[in-house]
Amino acid sequence: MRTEYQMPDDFLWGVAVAAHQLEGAWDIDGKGVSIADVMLAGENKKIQTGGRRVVTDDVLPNGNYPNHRGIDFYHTYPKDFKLLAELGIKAFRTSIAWTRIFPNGDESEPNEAGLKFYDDMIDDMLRHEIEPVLTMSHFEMPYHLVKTYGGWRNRKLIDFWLNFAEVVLRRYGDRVTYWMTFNEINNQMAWQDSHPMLQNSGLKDYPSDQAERLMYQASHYELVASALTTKLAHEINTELQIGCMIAFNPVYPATSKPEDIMMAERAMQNRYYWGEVHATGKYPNWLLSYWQHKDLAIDYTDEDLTIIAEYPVDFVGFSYYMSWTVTDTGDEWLFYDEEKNHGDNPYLQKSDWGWQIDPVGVRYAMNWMWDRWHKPMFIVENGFGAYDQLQTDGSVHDDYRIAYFRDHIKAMKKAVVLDKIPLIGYCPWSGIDIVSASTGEMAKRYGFIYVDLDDLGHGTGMRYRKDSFAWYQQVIQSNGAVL
Ligand code: BGP
Repeated sequence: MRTEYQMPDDFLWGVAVAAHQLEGAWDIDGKGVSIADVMLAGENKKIQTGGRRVVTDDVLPNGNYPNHRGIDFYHTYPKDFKLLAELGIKAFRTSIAWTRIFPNGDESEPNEAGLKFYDDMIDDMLRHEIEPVLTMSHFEMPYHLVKTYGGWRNRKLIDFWLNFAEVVLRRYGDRVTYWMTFNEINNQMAWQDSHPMLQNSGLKDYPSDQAERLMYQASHYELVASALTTKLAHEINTELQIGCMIAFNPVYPATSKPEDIMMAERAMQNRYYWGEVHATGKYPNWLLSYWQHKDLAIDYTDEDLTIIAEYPVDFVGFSYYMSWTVTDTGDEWLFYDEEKNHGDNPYLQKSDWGWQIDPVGVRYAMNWMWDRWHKPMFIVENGFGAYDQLQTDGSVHDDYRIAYFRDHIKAMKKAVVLDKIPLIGYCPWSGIDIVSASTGEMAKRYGFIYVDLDDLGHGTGMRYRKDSFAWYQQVIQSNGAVL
């Protein structure tokens, strides 16, 4: 008989990472330059509440550390998978670097060396009985597509994307069931012109009053590309499960004032419409009305809307790190503006980077999405960035990380066991220390495994088990019963 809080037997306990944050080998075996390779690192250290990194005009002359090296996973993955197998993970979420497969993005033939790399990596995971979970684009794309076509502001990108999607789905679809199209597709809203996907859209070449239009335009083409990917995947193999990936930070009203509550609700609708479109196949009425009201002249055709309606995702993948709090701005459209409306929540503590720690929010998030979208969910990121200290005996005492995960897993279990929300798995970010996406540092660490490298890529690169390693190991072994 099941005890009250027991998780399903086939639940995928895992970890999650992204290619450009750990592989390194940025110019090896025919790989092209990606948008992530030209982002400045280290200039904006200790950034609070989200990231503000800058895209340079070209590859940095002296190497971009530690991004260009990551943790050298390109060469170390067999050893790392041994350690991760010891941790006991059942799933490993990573991404495919588009530029390993199509270095420029507009070629007709893929790069075999890049394809082979992921073949070998996937086979190695399977040898350890680890289920691969793949994101097709995690904050990166060929830089050539940005320079030559203007990135996702150009409809042509849909075709380039589909060439890439078809190649990888055909190549790996026999071994990989779970796929996601664009990582945190909705973060374009929060980060505005500093978000990689928007810079992918060539946004920085535009006056700021065009920023909003281009953000919605680029997003629309990505949503069409995503729906066509689901169509294609199911034609290739009906078993394949295609998901979207949404960054989900619940937005709470600062008070019980009705205007604050409306503001919080609209902020949620606004930030998560990408999930709505992916899951229900429809744009919300308020958004179409907003485009009209603002005269945004978004290019969308009836055919686009039919595609979106016919091919919704199979599941909703999401990342969960924190919640936000808002107060009314008096704006009729109640649009969420991170700078203007962001308030501290007096009931919550923060990480060293100002991210509010809110375990209850994960249960709230799951209920909010399930009641609207009715799709199985997959928590594909959740974690605590911290300055860890490696002791001389090789230990790392990260009790703060254990506390974070314990509380979040408890809340997740309530959503699954009590609220009966179907959840495929849970992949904490990042299992092993990797380069931070927002700051480009190594110092903001998330792993259960410590990697001895600093922000300049200096260090032995050796791996050490943190205290959280043994803790997560017993969580997995007990299927979440022992926390
Ligand atoms: C998410 C990204 C990840 C990851 C994580 C932690 O937004 O999908 O790539 O990096 O956040 O963020 P950071 O590395 O900036 O601390």
